[in-house]
Amino acid sequence: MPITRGFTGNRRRERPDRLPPGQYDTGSSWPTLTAEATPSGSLEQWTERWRLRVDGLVESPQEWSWAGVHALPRSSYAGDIHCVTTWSKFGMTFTGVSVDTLLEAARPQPEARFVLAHSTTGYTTNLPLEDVTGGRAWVAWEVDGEPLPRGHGGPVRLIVPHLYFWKSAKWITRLELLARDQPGFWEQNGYHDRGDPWLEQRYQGDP
Ligand SMILES: Nc1nc2c(c(=O)[nH]1)N[C@H]1C(S)=C(S)[C@@H](COP(=O)(O)O)O[C@H]1N2
Ligand SMILES: [Mo]
Repeated sequence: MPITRGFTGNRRRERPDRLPPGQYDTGSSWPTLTAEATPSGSLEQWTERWRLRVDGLVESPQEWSWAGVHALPRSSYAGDIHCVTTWSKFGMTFTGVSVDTLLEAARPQPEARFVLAHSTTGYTTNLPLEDVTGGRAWVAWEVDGEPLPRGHGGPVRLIVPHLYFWKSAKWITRLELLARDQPGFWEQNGYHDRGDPWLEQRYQGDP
């Protein structure tokens, strides 16, 4: 029996392995989600003042300037992102530095098990240390080969793409290593402490 061609399944059917449960493909659009006021100031002013610190339970606290992070080995993520508000965006490329590189310099103490990411705005989000190591997290300043736009966290943001995107703090300035998990902004407001989209860990109390 001949197979009838011309039937076009939807993307979810074509790529059942790509979209986490309860998510839809946002296509070419990239929504902006910001709880606080977007930081102002020219790129020049911003990057002159900006520092990236890695401190807390580390052997050697670190601080990099804008030029300093750019002197570190570059690393990219190419893949998908997933927001808890149910959009996923496929095939993005973010470039910056791997969090592994930052932690190699700072050397976490044995008691360090969690990270609290801080933004210049006061936004925070908490992550288990193992979710920002092993090539799974970046401090990024480029998206698809262009400077990261201010609304999307530019000049520089955290990218932790295997977790819901609220973990990817925009305008990152500090990674604080902690012995105990300390809920960040959305986590204090009912969102999950880990936020794995494949396990649908949206809210506190989800598995
Ligand atoms: N500083 C800061 N970072 C943030 C947020 C925020 O409100 N402030 N929102 C988070 C949420 S909920 C999402 S989905 C993504 C949105 O990033 P985008 O606006 O670039 O899509 O940033 C995350 N990082
Ligand atoms: Mo989000």
